[in-house]
Amino acid sequence: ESGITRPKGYNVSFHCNPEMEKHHFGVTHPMKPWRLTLSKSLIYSYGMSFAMDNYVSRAATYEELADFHSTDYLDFLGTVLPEPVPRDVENQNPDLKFNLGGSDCPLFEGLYDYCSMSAGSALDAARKICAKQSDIAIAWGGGLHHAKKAEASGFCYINDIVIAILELLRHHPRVLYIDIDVHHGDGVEEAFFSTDRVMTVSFHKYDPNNFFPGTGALDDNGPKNEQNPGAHHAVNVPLNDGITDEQYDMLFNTIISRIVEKFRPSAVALQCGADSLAGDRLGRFNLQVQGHGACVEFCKRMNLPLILFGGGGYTPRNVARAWTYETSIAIGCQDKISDVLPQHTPWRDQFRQETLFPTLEQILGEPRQNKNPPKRLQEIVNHVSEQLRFVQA
Ligand code: V1P
Ligand code: CA
Ligand code: ZN
Repeated sequence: ESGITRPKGYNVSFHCNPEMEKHHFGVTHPMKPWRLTLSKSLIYSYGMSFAMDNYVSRAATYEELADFHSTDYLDFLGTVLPEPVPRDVENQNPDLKFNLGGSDCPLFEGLYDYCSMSAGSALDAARKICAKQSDIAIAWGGGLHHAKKAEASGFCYINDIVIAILELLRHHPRVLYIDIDVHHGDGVEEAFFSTDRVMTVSFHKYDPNNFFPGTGALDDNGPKNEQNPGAHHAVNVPLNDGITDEQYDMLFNTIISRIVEKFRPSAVALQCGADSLAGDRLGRFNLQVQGHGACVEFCKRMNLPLILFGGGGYTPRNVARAWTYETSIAIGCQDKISDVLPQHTPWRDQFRQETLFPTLEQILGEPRQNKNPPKRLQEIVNHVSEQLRFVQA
C-alpha cells in the first residue's frame, strides 16, 4: 500500500512514448534516453501512475513540426542517414549542414522518429492544458531547448518546447517560460524574441568562453529596439559554479514572483533540466533533489496551468530521482512518499544510495566550491527588478 491517491478535483497528466527510449546517440554521448526508462520505472515503483492520467503520446506530424521549423531543415532531417563511422570530437567537419552530424548532434538510426516523438509528447501535454483537462501536464521526454528554426544544437534537433508554447498561445494570451536546466535556454528565447506574449527566463551557468552555449548574459534581455514588442521580455540569470539550494531558491522565488506580478501569465511552461543537480556529468552546480524540486513546488503554488518538460540531465540515477520527486510534487504526494527507494524498484542498484535524497557528500564526496558571492546574487535581483519596470501585462 503506497498511500498515494489521486488528488481530488485536480488533474495531472503524464505523457511519454516508450519508443523514444530505444534510441541511442552513440556509446560515448552523454545524452542517454535510458534516463527516461530509469525515471519512469522509479515513478511507477512509487505507485504514482495511479494518481495521474497516463498517455502514450503519438509522434508529432510533419505539419506540427513545421509550425516552428523550416521545411528545408525538416526535409533534410527526414532523409539523412546515419554515418557509417561516427565522427569523434577531434575529427569534426566544420561545415555541417544544419549543424547535423557533429559530435553534439550525431546522426543515428531513427533520428527523425525520436525527434517527432519528443515533440509529440510535448504537444499532447500542451493540448491537455488548452482543453483544461489537465492542471499539470508532464512530458519528461521533451525540453530540448537549444534547437533552432533551421539548425540542430546541443543534443537538440526539434524544439518541442517552442512547438508546445505555440499551441498554448492559441488559447492563452501570455505564457511564462522558465528554464532551470544548467544551460541557457537559447532556442526558446530566440524563437519568442520579438513577442511580448511570451516571457522567457533562464537560470544557467554562464561563461561565454568555457560553457555551452555561451549566451544568456544578465543584460541580454531581448531586442534593443524599444519599438520591438519583445524588448525586455527575456530574463537571464547567469550563475557560477557551485550554487546551493538556498541561494537558488532565493533567486528563483524572488525573480519569479516579481515576473508573475508584472507579466501576469495565464500559463506556465517549466523546463526541468536535471543537469543543474550536483554530480551531473556536464553540470557545475551543487543543487540537490530538494532544491531542484522546490522550483516545481513554487510554480505549482502559482495555481496556473503548468507544463513540466524534461531537458538535460547526464547522471541518470540523479535525473530519475529529481523527476520522480517532481512528479510527486505535481500530484501533491511529496510528503507521503518514502525517502527509501521502493524495494521492488527495477535497477535499484543503479541508484548507488537507496535514498531519494542523497546528501551532497554522498553525491560528490566533496561539494564543488561555491563561486556565487551574495553580492553578485543581489546584483542579479536588482537588474531583473529594473528590467521589469518596462514590462506590463
Ligand atoms: O561544448 C560543446 C561543443 C563544443 N563546441 C564546438 C560546442 N557542446 C556541449 C553541448 C552541451 C549540450 C547541453 C544540452 C542541454 O542543455 C539540453 C538537452 O542539456 C557538450 C559538452 C559539454 N561538456 O558541454 N557536448 C559534449 N559535452 C559531448 C561530450 C561527449 C560526446 C558528445 C558531446
Ligand atoms: Ca537554463
Ligand atoms: Zn543542459
